Order: sequence, then C-alpha cells, then structure tokens
Amino acid sequence: MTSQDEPLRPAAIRQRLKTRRIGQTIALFDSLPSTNRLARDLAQDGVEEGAVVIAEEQTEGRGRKGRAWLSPARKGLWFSVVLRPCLPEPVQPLLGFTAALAVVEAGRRCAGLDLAVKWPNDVYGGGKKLAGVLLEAVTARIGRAVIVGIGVNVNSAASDFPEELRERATSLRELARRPLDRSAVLCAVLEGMERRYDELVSRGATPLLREWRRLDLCLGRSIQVSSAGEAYRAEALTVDVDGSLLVRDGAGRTRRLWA
Ligand code: BT5
Repeated sequence: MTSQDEPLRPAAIRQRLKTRRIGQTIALFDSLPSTNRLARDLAQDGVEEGAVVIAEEQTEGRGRKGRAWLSPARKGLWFSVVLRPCLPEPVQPLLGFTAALAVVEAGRRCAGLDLAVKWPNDVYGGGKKLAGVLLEAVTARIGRAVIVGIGVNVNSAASDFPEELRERATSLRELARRPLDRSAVLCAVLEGMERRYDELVSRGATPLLREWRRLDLCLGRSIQVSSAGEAYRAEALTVDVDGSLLVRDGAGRTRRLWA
C-alpha cells in the first residue's frame, strides 16, 4: 500500500478538524452503497446537525437524476453531511454552493490550485470535473433535514477512471501532480463549509452568491440547456438567491432554471 492509499482515521481527523458542528460526529465505513442513503436514515432517526457519514468506497454512489458516481476505495472523499438549516426552503439549494465552494477553497489551501465551479454543484479543474455535490431533502420526525453529499476525486490517477470518464474527470493528484493527504482535504472542506453555512444563516446569501458568481465557468457563456423536455442554446446570465440559474434564450427571453 502506498502512503496515498492509507485509510482515513477518525482520531487523526478529530485532532485536525477545527469546526464547532460539522464533523463533530463522524461515522466512517470501509464500504457503503451510498453515504447519502445512510445519512438520510440517520437524519430520520434524529442524528444531530453536522453529523458526517464517510465511506472509503461506495458501491452504489449516486449523482443527480439517478446518475452513477464512481467512488473507488481510498481514491477520494465520499461523504455526506446532515444539516438542519434554519433557512427558508427556497434558499436551501444554496447549501450545495457552500459545499462546492468549500472544495474550491480546500484545493487552494491543500494544493495551491485554482479551481472553478459550474452550476449547479460541480467543481472543475483544468477543464475537467473534480467533484460533485448531491443535495437531498428529508422529512424527519424532528423536522426537515438536508443531506449534502460530496464526492471529491483526491488521489485517483487517470487510469482509475473508466475510459468514458477519462477525458472529463480529474483529481487533486492529477492537477497538483502529487498525492494528497485525504484527511487534510476532508478537514479543509468541512471547515470551509461550516464557515459559509454560518455566514449564509447569519448574513444571508449575498457573500456566497458573490463568491459563486466570481468562480462559475458558465456565467457569460453560451450553454446548451435541456429542461422539461425542451432543448435550446442560451446565454447563462447569473445565479439568483434561490440557487436558480437565469439564462437568455435565442428569442431574447429570460428564463429561470432549477437544478
Ligand atoms: C454529481 O452528480 O456530480 C453529484 C455527485 C455526488 C456524489 C456524492 S459521493 C457522497 C454522496 N453519496 C452519494 O451516493 N452521492 C454523494 P451529477 O452532476 O449527476 O454527475 C454525475 C456524472 O458525473 C456521471 O454521470 C458521470 O458522467 C460523472 N462522474 C461519475 N463519477 C465521477 C467521478 N468520480 N468524477 C468525475 N465525474 C464523475
């Protein structure tokens, strides 16, 4: 086993992590079908806000709209955070922004990388996808919860991706040209997420949206939209306070898209 394939250790994470809530409870598994699925069950059973479920490997990792998320053993960080946000429901999609922006910050802190985001919840480096976020709302006995599932390719080599993904996916290791300590990256993501989450709750969406708009690759560009059975080209204008994307279609109409 090379050092980059070392397992995550809860004690090492706890020692390093500087958060007050997110990650104060960590459940770490060798293998799970999907951390989001277990986090949802725990949220329904009343687990506290900030609890994090991590798996070294996911056998049925999920993306949005039923797509698959490749999660090979010890190559990345596959985890889900349980939040119980005191936020109006329409604003909750912004929780995905807090996670994606925290990955960008972690890439800068841990590897000096300049990463970007792509609406609604992706993180890109060198024109390829590095990380994705999956948000799921849960109605629990003790109120609503939101599960923020985050997948970050950390130490995958190009050969770890199946051929159909190789041109489109990357990892921190590929971008930084060296392996990274997954615990350090995890702590940086959780810390960045907590800071943005606290700021969103206390100060509203403005700082978060400002940061997102600066880093979103789509904005100002022509994009291909396929939504509600329609497909068209449009110019991506901006993201709004509810996390929706405003675009201008070929007829000059402004349209609103939700993830
Ligand atoms: C996402 O979906 O990007 C959200 C991914 C969320 C994964 C986390 S891992 C922890 C938690 N537990 C879960 O089960 N899920 C969450 P989407 O935008 O739909 O992107 C999915 C698409 O990305 C796939 O169809 C592939 O094309 C591509 N893809 C799959 N695995 C990838 C990987 N490891 N790296 C880069 N791209 C990948």
